[in-house]
Amino acid sequence: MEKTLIIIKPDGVERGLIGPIISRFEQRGLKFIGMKLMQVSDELARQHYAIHEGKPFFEPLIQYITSSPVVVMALAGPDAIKIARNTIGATKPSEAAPGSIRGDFGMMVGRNLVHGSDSVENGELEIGLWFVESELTDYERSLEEWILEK
Ligand code: IDP
Ligand code: MG
Repeated sequence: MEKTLIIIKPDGVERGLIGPIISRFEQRGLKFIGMKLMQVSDELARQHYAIHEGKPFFEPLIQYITSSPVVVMALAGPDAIKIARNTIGATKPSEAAPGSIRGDFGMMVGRNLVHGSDSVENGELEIGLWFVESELTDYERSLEEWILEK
């Protein structure tokens, strides 16, 4: 089972889109193994986006992600990384397909609503960065066989 870290960024929370955004992942069939609302510290923001340090959009990105609370989710499933990234849409909302979250709700790359891990390795690392073990659950969904073929 792959795992991915999803963040509803401050614009998603402020615009009242928590429910609609969560629904996209829930309807897709991804299993929720962790979820919380939190204010992101400057330190956590810089750790999470360390790969982008030095790029022109880095400081505005840190400002954006720490500007209001976010909703963080750990989701699991086969191909969870690719499925979540497709559900989110391209980084630039202007290039995101209609039907994707960014393609339906976004206008600009600096207000693109959602984060999703980009690799299996980063999914594991990011979940470890944003959640402590006791915040994560494991359970068998009773409808599982109607979502995932055995
Ligand atoms: P991703 O979120 O689709 O994985 P990344 O390239 O990893 O995209 O960039 C991380 C985040 O940094 C983006 O989601 C977006 O919020 C922001 N970002 C990326 N490129 C730009 C840019 O050119 N201008 C402003 N913000 C950007
Ligand atoms: Mg990325």
